[in-house]
Order: sequence, then structure tokens, then C-alpha cells
Amino acid sequence: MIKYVRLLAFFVMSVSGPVSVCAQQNYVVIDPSDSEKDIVAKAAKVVPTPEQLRWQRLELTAFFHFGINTFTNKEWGDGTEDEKLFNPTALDARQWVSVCKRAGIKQVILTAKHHDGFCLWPSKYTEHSVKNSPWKDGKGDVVREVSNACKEMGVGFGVYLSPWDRNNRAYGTEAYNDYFVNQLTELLTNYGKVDEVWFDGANGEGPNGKKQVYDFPRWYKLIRKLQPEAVIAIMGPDVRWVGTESGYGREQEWSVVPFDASNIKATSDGSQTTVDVKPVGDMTGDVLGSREKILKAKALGWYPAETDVSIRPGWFYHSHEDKEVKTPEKLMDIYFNSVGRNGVLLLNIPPDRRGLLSDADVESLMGWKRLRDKLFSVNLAGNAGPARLEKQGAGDKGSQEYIMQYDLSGSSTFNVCSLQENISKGQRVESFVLEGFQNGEWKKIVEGTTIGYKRLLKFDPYTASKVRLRILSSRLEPHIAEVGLYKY
Ligand code: FUL
Repeated sequence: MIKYVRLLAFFVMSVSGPVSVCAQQNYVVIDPSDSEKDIVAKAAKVVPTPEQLRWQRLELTAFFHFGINTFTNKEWGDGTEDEKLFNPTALDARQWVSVCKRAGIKQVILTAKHHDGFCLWPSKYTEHSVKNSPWKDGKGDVVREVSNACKEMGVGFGVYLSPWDRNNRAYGTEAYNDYFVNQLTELLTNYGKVDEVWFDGANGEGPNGKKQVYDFPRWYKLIRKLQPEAVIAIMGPDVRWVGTESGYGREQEWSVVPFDASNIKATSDGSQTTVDVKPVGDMTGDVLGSREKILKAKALGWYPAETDVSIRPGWFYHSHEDKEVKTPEKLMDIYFNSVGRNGVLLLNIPPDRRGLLSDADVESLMGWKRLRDKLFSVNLAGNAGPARLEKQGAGDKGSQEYIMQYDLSGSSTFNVCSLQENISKGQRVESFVLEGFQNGEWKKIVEGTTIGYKRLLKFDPYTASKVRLRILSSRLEPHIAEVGLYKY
């Protein structure tokens, strides 16, 4: 059992104490006259929108890459495929969603249209779709089946609609933007609630030899109107690509990153609380939101990382990859390095030609779930409820430290630590160290930089009767929501 120990010499702070936030905004503009202290305080007060917060709390989401490529055995189709090739023999979207649900996955995203332009719903605007396939005599609709299963099982539903379309003749002209708006409108009006819209960045040339100029502002406006609670990911303003498809995020991952101020049209009365522009510039570099980076920024925005990876080498199902399904242990490692690094994991599980998740994938997912359940079944730091921080000293500089100390019941051995910030107050911790009391002195167990929504750390088994978390540097006072100690 954990006990909160009051360190008498220290000034006591409430973890959820008041912060003077004028308006809850997910962006802030930096004035040229702002000092370092001003900028750091501004960064600390940038918070997620309710939709971004909901999304972050999902932790685990899934991708279903399924389409004409499943039947041509390709990763990228060229748009000339015969629709008659699409013919799953036993498609059951309820199986896809229930497997995900049992694996602890909270939201799924279906590739409604990949780069080949083949639509998994009977779009009115193209012939390259399920309506010209033999599946259910052309009366089938995969988008409908997946969205229905999600609604039935209480799982979030999202759509991937590839801007790059290698089938559409209008691609490369302004008319394609109308086509895209029509397709988005179908998807966002005919299938109930949509929780995430995922835009890939791929962009090619159309039959006219011209590169398509995507009308992102128009698309965002439409999504906000039709599905105001959806997050727009990757080529969108709400969720950013972590920058790799390996499943491994950054050691230092900030959800508050520099934005281009010229893109931000904040209303003068401050009533605009979100920013609806696609950030420009490199979002794949090393550390995006460090002090060095924010000090040079003209604006900052809440733009959290999504970490996507496939359970197999490819995004689409290929039978020759059946033996290369990631093991439960590998998925666990990915979990530590995605969710455990302030990201949301988007794990691709591609349905096979039958239209089912294959046995190998299901087994691996369930094995991974068992590992997580086992690991997190007992928090050796107990469930003491809201913790409190001790602030050491009364200075107003970054040298100030915050300490949380826990008495464990007797001596306990653990090798995993889980930390969480209450990100509804912003992301603040810049560096921390976890220490254990051994042989009469405090010793370092593990240290780190950012925490964010969740930070998972693994280390050699450590035995102690007391531990403490020292926040060595933070942007204003930190709000620690959770400290957990586990034995893996
Ligand atoms: C990429 C695409 O080109 C892949 O085929 C896949 O859909 C992946 C998630 O995004 O950019």
C-alpha cells in the first residue's frame, strides 16, 4: 500500500492546484517581446481540445487495411484492377471488431479507399467499388458492416480516405477536390458517428501529368460541419504522425509543438479555442517541442503523436507473411515505446481474403493482451488516490523541484514504472528521476525527460521499501495523475 508522506521541510502543493489559464486553448501565439519565462508559461497552458483528449485516452487503436490489394496481393494498386477480383468468402466485420475489443483496442480505422481508388462502400461517384464486385452480388458495403459492428460493440469508428487516387480521371485537376468532397460527404453522413478521419500524405500526378493540389481547408471545414467530434489525423490539424512506421516513438515526445503563426487566425476576442490548420514544416525530426524549439517558435499548438505500425511486414494481408506476425512480446515492446512514450498506438491488423482476421494475428493479439493484464494487475505503489506533490524551495526558477514520495508496504521488487500527467492541464514535465531507498540512501532507479499522457519505463528488478519521484524540471508546476510500480 502506498502512503503519501508529508515532507515537513517542503512547501505543499496540490497536484490539481489552480493555474491561471485565461482561455482553454489548444494553441498560443508567441509575441516577439515574450521572455523565455513567458514562452515556457504559455507552452505549459496549451491544452488538448476535448476531442484530442478523448483520442489520447484511447491509447490503443487499430487499422484495418483491406481492399482490392487484398485480392491482388499488392501493397499499392494502380487503379486499373478489375472490380470482380474483390470477393471475400466469409467477411465478418463483427469478428474484426470483437477481436479488437477483446484485445483492449478502443477504436478502429478502415481503409475505405486506398491509393488505388477502389471504394469499400458503393459510392455514387465511381464505378471502382464494391458495387461492381461479385461480393453479395454488388449489394455489399464494408464501411456499413464495420461501422455497425463498432456501434454495436461500443468501439470508436474511423475512416481512412486516401487523397491520392490512381483511378480517378479527374485526379490532378480542381474537379478532383469536388470528387473528394462528395466521397467524404457520403462517408460522414451515411454511417453515423465517425471518430477519426485519417488522411495520408501521398500525392502523385494525374493523367494530365499534374500533381494534385489538395484542398485541405475545404475538407477540414466539411468534417467539422458533418462530424464535429472527429479528430483529423496525419494530414490534419488534430493528430500528427510520429514520423516512423516502426511502432517506436521518441524518448522525448512533446504534444505541444511549434506551429506556423501565419496559419493561425485567432479572433481578437479570444473566442477561437482551436486552430484548424495543417502545421507546416518537418514533424518527423528528433525532438519537436524542446525548450530550444519552443523558444524559436512563433506559435505553439497541441498536436499529439500517433504511432502506426502493422502486425505484419505489409499493411495489406499477404499469405506469405503468415509466419511473420509480430509476437505478443514484440507487441509488448511496441506498446512500451508508443503508448509508453506519450503516443497513441495505431496497430494495423489486415483482414485476409476470407474477410476475417487470421488465426495467427488473433492469437498474437490475445497473447499480448494477457501479458498486459498480467503486468498491470497489481500496482505495487497501491491506489492511494490523487497524489500530491511537494515543492522543494520557494524559488521561481527552473531549479525548483517537485517530489512525490511513497512508502511501500515492506520491501517490494518491481521493474516497470508507469507515470501519467493530467494533460487536461497541459504537458509540463521536462525531466524526472525515480529513486529508491536502499541501505540508508536514495539511489537512482531510472530517469527520463517527458511524461505526457503516459510514460512507461522498464529497468532491472529493483527492491525497495520507499520510492520517490523527483520532477527535476517542469514548465510551471506539474500535474501528476498516476504513479504505478509493477513487476514484469
Ligand atoms: C502509407 C501508405 O502509402 C501505406 O500504404 C499505408 O496505408 C500507410 C498507413 O500509409 O503512407
